[in-house]
Amino acid sequence: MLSPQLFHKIFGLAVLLTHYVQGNPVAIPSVPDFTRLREAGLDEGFPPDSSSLADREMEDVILQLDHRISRLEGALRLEEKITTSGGKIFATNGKKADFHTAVQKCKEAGGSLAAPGTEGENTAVLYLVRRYNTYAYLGIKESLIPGKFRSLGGAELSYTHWHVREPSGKGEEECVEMYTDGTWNDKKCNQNRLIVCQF
Ligand code: MMA
Ligand code: CA
Repeated sequence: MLSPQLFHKIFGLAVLLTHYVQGNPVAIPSVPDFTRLREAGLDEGFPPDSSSLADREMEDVILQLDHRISRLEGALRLEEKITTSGGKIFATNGKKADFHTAVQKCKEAGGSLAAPGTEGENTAVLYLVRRYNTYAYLGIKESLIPGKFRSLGGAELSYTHWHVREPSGKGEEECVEMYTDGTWNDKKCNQNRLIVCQF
């Protein structure tokens, strides 16, 4: 049985992908409140109790959405615009920007600047870096302690892939770029680098 929450998640992703393909900024809708519907007796027997006609129709809609998402992913993969790893989608528009512009672009698209948290995710970002033969800024910044880097949300990094003798900037290079071998270098934030977002 597919819960309303799962339905909402899949539906939301379909809306997001559709808008992303169209190049529009997206806003994620909030979870609909099915509880109040049930209390008011207006939900026509929504889960968990039965497998009503409405449930089966909903499952069918979900299968159709899932199929649509798969086809959209296929199209974006074919264009070498996206890669995936462990549920994360990495996407590029193939354009370059300085760090702050890249952060902004990813936010406008409903995502955030790519911050690989595993070797698999690093490889997924690397694929795009190699495809466009351009270093990419990562969603990682130097903290107030020189040489100590954190995620943009301020979390400790559980994974790093520094190039030998990096980070070397000692407070003078607050951003991080990925080289075409997948290793990381701390770098000034005003360079033009490939925009890679995560969703
Ligand atoms: C540049 C710059 C640094 C990097 C070194 C590596 C000279 O500075 O990209 O961030 O650490 O090269 O040699
Ligand atoms: Ca450096």
